[in-house]
Amino acid sequence: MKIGIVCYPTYGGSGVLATELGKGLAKKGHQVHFITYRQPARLNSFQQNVFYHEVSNADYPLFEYAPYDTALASKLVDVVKHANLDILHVHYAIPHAAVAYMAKKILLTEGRYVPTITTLHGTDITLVGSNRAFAPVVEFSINKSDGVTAVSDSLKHQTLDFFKIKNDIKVIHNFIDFKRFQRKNKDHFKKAIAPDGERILVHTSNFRKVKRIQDVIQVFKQVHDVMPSKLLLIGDGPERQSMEVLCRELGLCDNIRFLGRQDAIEELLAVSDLFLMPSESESFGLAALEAMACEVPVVSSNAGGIPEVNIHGETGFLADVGDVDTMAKYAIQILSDDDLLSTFRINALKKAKQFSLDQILPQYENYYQHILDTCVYEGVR
Ligand code: GMT
Repeated sequence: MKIGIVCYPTYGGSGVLATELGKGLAKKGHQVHFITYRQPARLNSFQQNVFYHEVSNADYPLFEYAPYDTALASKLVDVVKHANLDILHVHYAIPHAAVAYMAKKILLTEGRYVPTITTLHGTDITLVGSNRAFAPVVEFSINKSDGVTAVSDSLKHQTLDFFKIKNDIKVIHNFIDFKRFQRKNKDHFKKAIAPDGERILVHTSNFRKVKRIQDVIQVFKQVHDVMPSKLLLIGDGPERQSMEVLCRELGLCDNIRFLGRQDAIEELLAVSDLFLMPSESESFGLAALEAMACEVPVVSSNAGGIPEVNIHGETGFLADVGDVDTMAKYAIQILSDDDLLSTFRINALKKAKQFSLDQILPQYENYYQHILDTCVYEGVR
């Protein structure tokens, strides 16, 4: 198949997942065309069957906001025609689903029909999409997609609750590539981070409010009060500065390291004992899955789709959003009991295997084929 993938090229979960999906499809012999405004973060080396088309936005003094949607739609029309794409798969509804619909309508005027699939990732529904400023377009463009997928059962149900959706939503969970994410021996890192054998807690995210990083720090404080420990904070974003201030106020600067964006996250996960994810809202929790693949148990909130990944009492523990005392209690329970920690490590890996690339990728391939076989639009196939 010739597949167009539209995504955000940043470090956000939707862009990471879209890029890994495209690379996986290309390895299986599909021709994959990424269409976005910057080289996706994880598309950092040459790969057979992978193409990248950059959308350049017109800069004109009249525009206070450059019209990216228009530039993207024009690029989609161009790439569909000239690369002869079979299908367009857009990740994150805003604005991609609406733009794909516009490109589809333009192509129809030339008698060319390209089916579009929209994958809902989370905040495109739960935070941004449900905002009145976007909701009518989000609802309309989901209904105009030929196929719709969501990354968890929870997100599917939230979408059906928020919007009047006429088409089926197929749940295809996030996935993990075990060739990359596995616990390798990185003892030299461990010694550098925790020279006296301290427990290592870790959190990775894009440091947005929804991640509740203040809870990560408050949980860590309670852990640190009772056992020698270190916290690694990986990623960057709007909350970073205020979180650095919080660390100073709590007198924890020597034990919390802000590592910024890291490409080889798996190497840091490989030396970690516990992953913290106290998110306010989380459609799936790809970062938690990455940790579990590296045999790191998770203490998390029970928001959204997290309970589909982190199983309470097996792979870690869940608590209500904002309940840092309970999260800290669970973290201490795991970290102070070697046997429990090693059982949870084994369980985390076992659960993560349910979401391996090998299991999930064929679900996307089958879904593409199903849409190609069944969609008919205004009499044009
Ligand atoms: O907020 C993020 O973490 C980024 C966001 C995105 O859309 O880029 O991630 C969402 O998509 C991921 C991949 O499907 C999911 O694993 C995350 O749970 C989801 N984030 C939220 O729902 C907050």
